[in-house]
Amino acid sequence: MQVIKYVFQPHGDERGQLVSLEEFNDIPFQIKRVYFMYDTTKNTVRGKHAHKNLQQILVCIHGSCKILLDNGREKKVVPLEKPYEGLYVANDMWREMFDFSSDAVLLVFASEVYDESDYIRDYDEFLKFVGEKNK
Ligand code: T46
Repeated sequence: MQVIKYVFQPHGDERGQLVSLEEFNDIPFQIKRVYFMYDTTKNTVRGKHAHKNLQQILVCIHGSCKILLDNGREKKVVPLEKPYEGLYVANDMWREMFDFSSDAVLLVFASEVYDESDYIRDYDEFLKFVGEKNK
């Protein structure tokens, strides 16, 4: 499984750091939505789904967390602990977010607006989805 992690360019000077992200430039798609999660409770596992048609970039801009990526054949755990690192998550990747530090803020850039019908929340349905796609 290929894990695509972007390392963004921080513009640092004696005042601190600034990271700027532009669609099609730093983010490889048009950004139609941005959301973030924080105050995640201890031992929480979020996600547990895939998407039919949504690309995302996940950036843990404060604290740390881990992302499990599962393409139906292989699983990988990717730590996110730097505010200048972005993890690309394709639609057809089952994802789980866990091991959040108490101060974690996970920011997400999404290629589509929110659409509940785009979610695949059943793991067997996901396996069918990727199996059919890979035929
Ligand atoms: C994903 C991972 C990385 C909205 O109303 N609008 C939104 O844009 C989103 C993302 C969520 N919601 C509502 C739907 C639920 O009532 O917020 C609540 C929590 O959403 P959810 O349980 O889907 O959150 P996560 O953390 O499990 O998953 C989210 C995204 O939904 C998902 O697309 O890939 O983060």
